[in-house]
Formats: sequence, C-alpha cells, structure tokens
Amino acid sequence: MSGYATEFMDAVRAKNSGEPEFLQAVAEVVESCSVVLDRHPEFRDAKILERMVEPERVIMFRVPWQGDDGEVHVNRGFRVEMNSAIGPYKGGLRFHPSVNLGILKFLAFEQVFKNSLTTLPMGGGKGGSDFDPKGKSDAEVMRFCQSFMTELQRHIGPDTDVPAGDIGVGGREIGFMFGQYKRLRNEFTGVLTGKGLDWGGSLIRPEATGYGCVYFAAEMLAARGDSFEGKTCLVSGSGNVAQYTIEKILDLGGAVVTASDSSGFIHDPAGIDRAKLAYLMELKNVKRGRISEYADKYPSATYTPTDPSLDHNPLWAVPADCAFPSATQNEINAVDAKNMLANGVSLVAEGANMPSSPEAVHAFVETGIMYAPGKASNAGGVATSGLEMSQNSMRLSWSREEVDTRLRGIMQSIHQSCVDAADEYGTPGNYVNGANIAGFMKVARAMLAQGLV
Ligand code: NDP
Ligand code: 2IT
Repeated sequence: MSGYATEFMDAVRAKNSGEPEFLQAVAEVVESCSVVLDRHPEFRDAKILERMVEPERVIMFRVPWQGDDGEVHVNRGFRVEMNSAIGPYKGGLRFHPSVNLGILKFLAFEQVFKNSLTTLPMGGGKGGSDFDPKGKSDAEVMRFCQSFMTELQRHIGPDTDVPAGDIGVGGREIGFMFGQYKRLRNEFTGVLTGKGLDWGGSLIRPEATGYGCVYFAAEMLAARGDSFEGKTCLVSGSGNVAQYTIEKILDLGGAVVTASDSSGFIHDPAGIDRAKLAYLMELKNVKRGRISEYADKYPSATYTPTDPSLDHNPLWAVPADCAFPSATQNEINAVDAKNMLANGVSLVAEGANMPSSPEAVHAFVETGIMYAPGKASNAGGVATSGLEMSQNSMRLSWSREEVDTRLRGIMQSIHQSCVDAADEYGTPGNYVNGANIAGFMKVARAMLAQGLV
C-alpha cells in the first residue's frame, strides 16, 4: 500500500473501529484505487475517497411488532444511504439476526461500485433489520414488514431511494412492504424492486443475480477459449442466488454437486439435476425447510452438518472446476481457499457479497485463477432491478427474452469494463482491481462535477 493509502486506512479505522466488515470492504477498494489517485490528483484534492466512505445519511429506527402469541418484540431497522452521485440510492434490505450498522455499511459501500458498473443510473444504499424471519408465521412476517415500512416510507421513494431484497427478504416480504407503502403514501410507484409480476415486477428479476453470475463466469471462460461444458461446480447457499445459479449452470452444460444452508451442506456426486433443483426450490421457497432434507430424499447425496470447531468448511474441499459462493460474507477463509486451489478450482465467481476473506482473495489473485469479486459478478440482480425501475417509469413491461438479453449484455459489458480497467492500470487479468477502478471512476467523476456536496 502507498503512504497515502496507509494513512487513509488509519483514519478510516480510527473512526469506524467496531465495523470489521466495513473496514475490510474499504481496504480492498483503497488498495485497488491508490494507483488511480496517483494519476488523478484532482480526486485526491477534492477528497473524493474520504467522502465516499462517509454515508450521505444513515437512518436507524425502532421496529416494534407483536407475535402470534401476543408477545411484544422490538427489532432495529436501518437504511444506509451511501452515495447518490449517479442516481437514487439503490440496494437491498437484509433481514437476518447478524445485521448491524457495520455490515450494512459494508454492503452499501460495495453497492456504490457495483451499481456504477451496471451502466445504469443508480446510487448505492442498503438496509435491513436484525429480525429473523426463520420460524415466523406469515402473519408475524407481515406485521414486522408493516411496522418496518411505517418508518422507512418517509425516507424512500421512486426518485430518492429504491430498496429491494437480500438475505431473508424475497417476494413475500417485498409484497408486504409494498402494500404498506402504498397504503400510507397513497401512491402506486416503483418504490421497491423485486415486486410480483402482477403488480409491477419485472420478468427475470428473481433469476437475475444467479443467471448474471453465471453469465459473468461464462465471459471469463470464453476469454480463455473455454466454456461450462463438462465443468463440475460448487455452489454454497440454497436461497435465491444459489437456486438460479444452479439453474443457469445446468443450462450451459455444467454440473453442480453441492448446496448448503447455515446448518450444513449436501454433496451430491451424481449432480443436482433439474428434478432435484425443482425439489430444492419447493423445499426452500414454499416449505421453508432445511437442506438436510435433500439428503433424506436423494440417497446419492450426503449431508454434513456445520461444525464450528473446524478451521475450514468441508464444502470447499470437494474436488471441482468452478466455485460459486452464494450464501454470505466471509464464508471462504484462507484454509478454504487453499483447499479449493489444491482440489482443482480454477474459477471463482461470487454470487454473495464479499464471501471471500482478504487472505482468500489474495490467494486467488496471486495464483492467477479466474476470480470475479461479487461487486462485478453479482451485479445482475441490481442491474435487473434497474430494468424494473425503467419499466415502471415507462408503465410497460418487457418480455422475458428482452430482459434476459439486456441482462446478458450488461454482464458482458461489466466483464469488459473490468478487463479494460485492469489493463489500463497495469494489472491485466485482475478482476478485483478492474471492478474497483471501473466502478470508482464513474462515481468519482460525477462527484467532482457536482461540487462539494
Ligand atoms: P436468501 O435469504 O435467499 O438465501 C441465503 C442463503 O444463504 C440461505 O441458504 C442461508 O441459509 C444462507 N446463509 C445466510 N446467512 C448465512 C450464514 N451466516 N452462514 C451460512 N449460510 C448463510 O438470500 P440471497 O440468496 O438473496 O442472498 C445470498 C447472498 O447473495 C448474500 O450475500 C446477498 O447479499 C447476495 N446477493 C443477493 C442478491 C439478490 O438479488 N438477492 C443480489 C446480489 C447479491 P439459512 O437459510 O440457514 O439462513
Ligand atoms: O446486493 C445486491 O445487489 C442486492 N441485494 C440487490 C439489490 C437491488 O436493489 O436489487
């Protein structure tokens, strides 16, 4: 790191000491972009990076709700409005007990660069709550969502801030929140994305993050004259991103042998075929069951429960060609990365946000494998949210083919931007630097043009 970068990180660390994930996300960007700041003293003089790490606004609020048994519960709600230089704040809402301000700041910070890469006019934000939807009835989830939106509604709007889903927030939760927003504001607008198809949602939005991630991986393979045909793939998670990642890998001729949830993972050497994927989707989306049930249903699969005493996750030691981490942040540590590289993995495309620890990222980059950071490879979700916003503004809806073609084009363009930026700044093939630099440049130019705000 340059002297400037070290000093900068010291200052950020001093101000945000209880936020390890945020510091991790910032350090990676600073490491990639210090060469840009050397070439562009105007960015340094205008303190662009110093401004980027300070959210434009953070909203934090109480969310009281009542359980089916009458008990009163209190959760904490957040919205981090990080940067609006290139468009209204845009980014998901996460409902998970681990949610805190630092995690949402890391996600909102990543979102700024990701949204910039999509080519669409969207700023960056993220929000959510430490509410745990697991084991709650539909009525409880509805009451929580209504209480959450009762406060959030005064801070968002179709031209101000447009939330969407993330971990623990899918079609059901978006529906309950949209209903409450509409009721309180008396407006039917595109204030949320990921809406149902009958009420303003876009075709392909549910599929978009997973499909986009596989499209990005296909671009990396094509750049080396290769394809998915015959490739064995590891997928972690079994939620929205994991499910459609598996579907698109199958479409392109690959095989998927793993899936997981926070309780454990399944290894199915025979491959998760379309019938098994349909079962997994029903299990996770309708029954809201656990991945262990997959191994009960299919004897070809083994189930391994999560063992917190291990220094690694055995899922990442399964021999394979490609890996698609699609669960959560820091799910791949240094030991996992070593295991992956030793067992044949030569492509990693992140569906999750920041699933690889800094040590794992360095191992992938140093080895020179095809490694795509989440802010590039998982941008298809928010890109298609951008397409949903466009359709809402025009009050029309595009066909499945139209949206899928645009999504594929956007992923190709992100891939090209990463390659070009990495080349231009002297680290060809480094998608981490490519994504950070390409994402940074557009936002930095916009901030410079808009003066000291
Ligand atoms: P879902 O809630 O649909 O699924 C999350 C999956 O990850 C579940 O299988 C869940 O298991 C598992 N998981 C969550 N937290 C943990 C944890 N702490 N340890 C182990 N496993 C965990 O979420 P999504 O599929 O939407 O999101 C997955 C990742 O993709 C996240 O990092 C998200 O930020 C990212 N992402 C999502 C986008 C979207 O459009 N939805 C867009 C871009 C990125 P369990 O059921 O046991 O909790
Ligand atoms: O991390 C992400 O990009 C998302 N959760 C999707 C955000 C969005 O606005 O669609």
